[in-house]
Amino acid sequence: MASFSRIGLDRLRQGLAKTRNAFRRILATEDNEELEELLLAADVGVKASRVLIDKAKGAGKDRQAVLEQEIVRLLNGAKGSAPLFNREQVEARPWVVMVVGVNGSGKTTTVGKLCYYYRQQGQKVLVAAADTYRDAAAEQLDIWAEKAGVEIVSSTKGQDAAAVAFDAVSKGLSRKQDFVFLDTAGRLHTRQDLMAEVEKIKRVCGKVKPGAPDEVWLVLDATVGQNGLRQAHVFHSQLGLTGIIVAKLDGTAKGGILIPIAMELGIPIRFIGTGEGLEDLERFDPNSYARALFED
Ligand SMILES: Nc1nc2c(ncn2[C@@H]2O[C@H](COP(=O)(O)OP(=O)(O)OP(=O)(O)O)[C@@H](O)[C@H]2O)c(=O)[nH]1
Ligand SMILES: [Mg+2]
Repeated sequence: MASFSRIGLDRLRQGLAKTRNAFRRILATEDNEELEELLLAADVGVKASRVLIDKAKGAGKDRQAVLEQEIVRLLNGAKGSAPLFNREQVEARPWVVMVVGVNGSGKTTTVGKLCYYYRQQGQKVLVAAADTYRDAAAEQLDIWAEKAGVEIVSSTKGQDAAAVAFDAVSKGLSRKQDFVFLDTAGRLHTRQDLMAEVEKIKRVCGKVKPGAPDEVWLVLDATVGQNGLRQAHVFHSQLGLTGIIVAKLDGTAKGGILIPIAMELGIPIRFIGTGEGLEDLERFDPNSYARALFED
């Protein structure tokens, strides 16, 4: 289990404050219909809600402990707490992480936070602006790179995003970086042309460093609820996701969405985003998450 700092725990609890209101009401009701309504409103989804209601029924006074335990089981069963990186990482630097997702899900912000997170751990980090669609995308990432204290491979609007990725991975190799993070443009999972473009970025990385990108992480916006599951299915089938980051948990009462994400996709949740600041990113830990759903 990942170790959790006191500050991390506080931030997680703050981030889940809105969701916690619903989960605390779950502890108080004996009415099955209300129980279901509350779970569905928190975006726990139909399947997981059924499992939790069954458990809650026979739990008596221990309801919180029983539900926490069951939530952890659901998350772990689906690799919710898989270790972040495997041993190959040490031998295969730089570890190339491509970050993808629909428009506005929180990719650039998350990439900025990830750069900071790994810099704080003493890693050498390079970040690349492989979003060449949106105006000022590179400038936005530039600000994050400066805040995080990492070097950036910048780009201009309209440039070939795959070429930017090629440059970044090459630089990462020649400068012996530990990580290369690729921020990509927002794309609707239903747009085949845009999905083909991100597949090309992925292929090109592998030409510079065999096996790269080593990770493909999808950033999901927690506030979109069940639609996030559909996005994840499509991104996964096209790109083979190795991790999910759920951003904007602080802005929603639908923080239960992590449970069906872990259950139905079988892709580990790597981090959660709990705010707009540099430090508002936490390693996902099922035990801490389950506890924070119920306790202040
Ligand atoms: N409250 C909150 N806001 C967040 C979080 N992550 C991102 N945001 C906000 O979400 C908005 C969009 O964030 P971006 O990082 O630009 O999203 P993006 O996916 O890069 O957007 P595109 O590149 O346009 O697709 C910004 O206003 C961010 O501040 C989070 O964890 N919590
Ligand atoms: Mg962006």
